[in-house]
Amino acid sequence: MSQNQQLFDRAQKTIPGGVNSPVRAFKSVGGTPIFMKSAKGAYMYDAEGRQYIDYINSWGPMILGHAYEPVVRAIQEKALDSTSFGAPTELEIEMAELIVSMVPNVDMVRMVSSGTEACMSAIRLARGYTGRNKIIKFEGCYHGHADSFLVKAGSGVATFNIQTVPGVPAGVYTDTLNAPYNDLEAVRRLVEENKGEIAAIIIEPVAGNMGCILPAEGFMPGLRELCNQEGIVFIMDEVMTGFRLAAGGAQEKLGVAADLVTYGKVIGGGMPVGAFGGKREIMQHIAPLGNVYQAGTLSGNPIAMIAGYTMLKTLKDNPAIYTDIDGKTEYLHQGLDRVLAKSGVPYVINRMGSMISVHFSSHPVVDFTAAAAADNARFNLYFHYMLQWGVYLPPSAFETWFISHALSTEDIDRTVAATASFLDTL
Ligand code: KE4
Repeated sequence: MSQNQQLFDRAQKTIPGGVNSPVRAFKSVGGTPIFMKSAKGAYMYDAEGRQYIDYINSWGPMILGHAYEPVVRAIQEKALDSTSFGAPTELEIEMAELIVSMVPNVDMVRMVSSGTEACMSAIRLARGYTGRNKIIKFEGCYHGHADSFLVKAGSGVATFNIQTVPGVPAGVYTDTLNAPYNDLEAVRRLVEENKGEIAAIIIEPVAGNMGCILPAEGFMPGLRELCNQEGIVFIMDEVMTGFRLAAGGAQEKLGVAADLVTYGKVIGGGMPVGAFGGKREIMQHIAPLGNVYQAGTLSGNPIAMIAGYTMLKTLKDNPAIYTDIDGKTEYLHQGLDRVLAKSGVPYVINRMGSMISVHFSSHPVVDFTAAAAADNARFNLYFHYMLQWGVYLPPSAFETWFISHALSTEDIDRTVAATASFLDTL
């Protein structure tokens, strides 16, 4: 029995499903999850010492590659002065000032410890600020596992096709409305049917939890306009896109302003960090300034802050990193396009910046319905074939791939060659 199988069998005795987050379980692609032991740069190494080219990058955080020296050193040094004070520190001010200096439309920011917390807090703030209860989200978008979001959500909820999540009260469902991604008319209808009751529209400005799906021309500006007209808080969930699509995230890349933005992943450099921020007029309602209560024992803890600060400062001071990761993603796109087109297999590749996904679909993949209608059984075969070649893709067709700065041209060429080899088996 393989070491991975032994570890998985052992893990399942004391951890539900043997994993601490469902998407890691390989449940939709089948097979035994790979237990990783170390990682460096573009590569991860499993319990059996096998090397993998990593296209998950911890689901986004490792934009500079694993074990990025300056981040590792900063954590090691900071840990010597205690890992948490539960009191304010200058470092938190420096982190907030750095974020405000990098992204548009954010006057104030509150640190939390996960993307879920960031999105959950932003929704509560929008409800407290507007006095309204309902929210509009989009089918296939994932904003973490807070009750309000587990209605037609993406990522693991879509991967496991969980239609209604037990434990989420009906009252929550009725306040969470869903529209298809890229369907502005459907949003307009929901707003009309719930006139004056919508606190917020929350969206992944480039969706990454049903594969990578791009906003259609005019979609994001249309939502912005609708929110202006109706006094709805426009929340961009930039947990994936923030500091990845550009230093200023999707707001900068797409040129559309949010009222509130949520962050995670990259801003922690691999440590548990999330944040939400926006206009002072709204953020000032957050306790202790206002009465919208939100708190966290480890929010802004020094280890997470120094990891995130080092990561963001590196990105701010080296804009060429964005040119590099975007260029590598385009190179990968061209290579995959070449071999897939030659094979005659129906496919769609969606890409923006350093987010990309391959769908075995004969139709454009513009929303969750289209992503779900793709030949995802073929994706599962592709996933395992690539794993044999030492290429570690996200274990679900409902996830985006993330490109890191550490990836080399040779790594990308190997990925394309493995894809060509897979296509030869069909
Ligand atoms: P976390 O609570 O997992 O830090 O962030 C939730 C979240 C919020 N918003 C977006 C756009 C996200 O993508 C996420 C988390 N993404 C998943 C990957 N699809 C995290 C991986 C996992 O669940 O283990």
